[in-house]
Amino acid sequence: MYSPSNTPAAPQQLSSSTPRVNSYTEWDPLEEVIVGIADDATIPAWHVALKATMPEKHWQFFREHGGKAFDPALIASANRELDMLAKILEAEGVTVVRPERTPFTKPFSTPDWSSRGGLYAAMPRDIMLVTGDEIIEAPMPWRSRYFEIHAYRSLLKTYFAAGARWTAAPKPQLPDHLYDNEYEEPQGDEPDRWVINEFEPCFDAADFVHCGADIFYFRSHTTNQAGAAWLQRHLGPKYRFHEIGCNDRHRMHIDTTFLPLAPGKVLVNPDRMVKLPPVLRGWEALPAPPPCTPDSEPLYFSGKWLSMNILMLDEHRAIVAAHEENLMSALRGWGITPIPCPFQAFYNFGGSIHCATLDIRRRGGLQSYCL
Ligand code: ABU
Repeated sequence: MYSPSNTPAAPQQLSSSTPRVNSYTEWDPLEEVIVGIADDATIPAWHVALKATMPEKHWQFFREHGGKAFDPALIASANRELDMLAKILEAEGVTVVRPERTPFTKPFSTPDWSSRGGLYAAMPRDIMLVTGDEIIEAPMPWRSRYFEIHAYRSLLKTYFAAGARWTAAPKPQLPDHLYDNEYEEPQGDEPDRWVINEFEPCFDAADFVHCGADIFYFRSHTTNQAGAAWLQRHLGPKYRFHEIGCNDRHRMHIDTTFLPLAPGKVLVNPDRMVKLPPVLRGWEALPAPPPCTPDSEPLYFSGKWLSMNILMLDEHRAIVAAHEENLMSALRGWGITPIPCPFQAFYNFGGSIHCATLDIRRRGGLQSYCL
């Protein structure tokens, strides 16, 4: 049975001066969060965008089963873990809200293309970006995710009614010519090649992380420069954007490569991170230790570096997948108390605790932590 950690106590109720939606960092004290659900998780229909990012050993699985529901036993295991995460958060005084069940196995179309189904409402971090009191819907380039936001609409309306700003980035058209339909992974010293071009702004929200007035992102197979430019122009001069270098050819979602944990501390992927951006001079780069996921997990969407995908309750405490013993031990050495939560089954959907959550309210305001 989980019992709440005792250092330091999280707030038990909404701090009166904090707006209902308020988040500027990865580490200010967490007060409200969305936790995803695995119900109705659907195998995404095969598309070249998956070829660029998904493990090659599973391409045939997507080709054969795209549009069908995931194994109900796997969904049930992931849901048990998500419910445990929600309980842990609530025991720490955090308000937890959940998306609505949505029929993702239903095929859909636009005037230009059709998809055999959707994906899931398991990863709120991918689809919405919370910056201050604003929630921004991301213009994601995977066709299977085009209507995923519907699972969050009633939450969005609730936050809007409570005073939040609610914005959708320009809805992309996702025509065939957005994609490099001949995409092949570059080899050796060949330069990076991207499966989406600059036809229109696209991004996944999980390609961005906040450090107060500084926002870090990378160009990836889900975020193009036009997408990053749209976001930068939209957020305006209060924020500085920094593109980070990374040597992962399957690049998608920054939070398994670079994750700020506290002022002056950033967790980095030792296999992927090239060097810290100059604005982080003086910060400690903490290399994530080897992941602990056994080879028996299929990991349909990712590699094992989901180990790094942790959620800070505040700058001293992190919720970590319970089987990641190496990371928990490293965190203790860095002065951060890990709070374990079983999450190994959930990994098979392509994320861990950071992906499965979205910070809605953290106590604290806009500050600068970088040079
Ligand atoms: N949420 C996508 C994780 C990608 C990866 O690092 O394998």
